[in-house]
Amino acid sequence: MDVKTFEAFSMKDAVKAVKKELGSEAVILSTREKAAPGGKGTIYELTAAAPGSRKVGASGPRAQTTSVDYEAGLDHIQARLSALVDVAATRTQVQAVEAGLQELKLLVTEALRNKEGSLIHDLPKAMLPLERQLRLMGISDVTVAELIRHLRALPAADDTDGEGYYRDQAIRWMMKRIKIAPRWSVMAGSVSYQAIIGASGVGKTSMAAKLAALYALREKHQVVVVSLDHQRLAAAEQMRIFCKIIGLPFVAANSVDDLLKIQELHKDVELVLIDTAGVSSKNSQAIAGLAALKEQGLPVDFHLCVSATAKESQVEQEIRSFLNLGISSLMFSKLDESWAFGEIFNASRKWSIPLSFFSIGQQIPEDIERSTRERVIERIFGL
Ligand SMILES: Nc1nc2c(ncn2[C@@H]2O[C@H](COP(=O)(O)OP(=O)(O)O)[C@@H](O)[C@H]2O)c(=O)[nH]1
Ligand SMILES: [Mg+2]
Repeated sequence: MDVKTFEAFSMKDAVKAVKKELGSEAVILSTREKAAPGGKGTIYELTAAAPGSRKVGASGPRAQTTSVDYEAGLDHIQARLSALVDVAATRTQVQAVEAGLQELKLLVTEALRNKEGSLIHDLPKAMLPLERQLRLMGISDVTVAELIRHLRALPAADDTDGEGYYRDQAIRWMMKRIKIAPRWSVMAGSVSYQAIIGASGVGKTSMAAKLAALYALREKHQVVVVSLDHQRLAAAEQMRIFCKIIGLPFVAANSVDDLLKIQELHKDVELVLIDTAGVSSKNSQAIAGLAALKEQGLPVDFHLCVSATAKESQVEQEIRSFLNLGISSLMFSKLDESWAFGEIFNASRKWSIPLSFFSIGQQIPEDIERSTRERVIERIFGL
């Protein structure tokens, strides 16, 4: 078998080199990423083989596979690989930073643990695993301190299952402090306007598409999907195609008037789902544009979509900058890529904004779930 290794500064170029040298029927056997010499960027290494050199392929039924099939297959693999590499790069970097921070936090905690008079000095042994778990999940120091104060005030655990006792008590305490948003009141005879707002790339459009499918297909409501994302044509186009596939009306709106007209055009509409353009938390003009929707008489609720993979400080900043709009709920996306679920609890509690939906993967429409107290707790405690 003619196996060769190719290197390039992008996956696309590496695949191009493979095709050029081994032909369009080449088969990619493995991929690898490594740091470029001197630490400047990343090198993508592909190991590939020319299928003509494979004995089985030449004589078996596979020999009938046309080059068009191979081409299509290769393009598919290339697209999948590029996507994987993109995700892997950012995820690894973020996780490395997060892991470093986590380590620092644990060091500080250790120091506090040994400091006379600190709240966690001399913590009963049965509380230690609980305290560690909460810190590992990124539950804020304020919350951990409050919870420990509460647990310390309880009648002491008996010796048999102290750890279980404190965990159950902690779960009860936390359950009471998780706010879940009421369900949208979507019904015949009235129109509910729900807009998804947030920074670029957090997962607003994916969330809107999943919600459209949930309300229209599963819950059988009359849904109209609106894109207010007129900055990026491709963004609205993506939604238009999705709506066409699932048979929903789609409107690319530019103004409040366009939104108010929807009722005239679609008499039986019950839910207008609005996907908005990504707004940087520093762009006060764009935020004012969203506020104008309400000021001009549209009874719209704003739901802030934030990524569960974002740093705590970033989530803070995003919430802060949209606060004046009145945020009806927080929607967390990318739970499948996150492991510090405490952030969901912290953000909702600190700002007293209820949780509504979680996006748990890239698959549209299935990767969505309604937020529940139980699911938040299960994730934090790894149940
Ligand atoms: N892993 C994962 N990826 C997601 C999730 N939600 C969205 N994404 C991805 O994040 C990227 C940006 O999503 P998009 O909906 O376009 O974000 P928008 O810019 O806020 O509209 C896309 O590649 C999505 O597939 C999720 O829950 N999990
Ligand atoms: Mg979008």
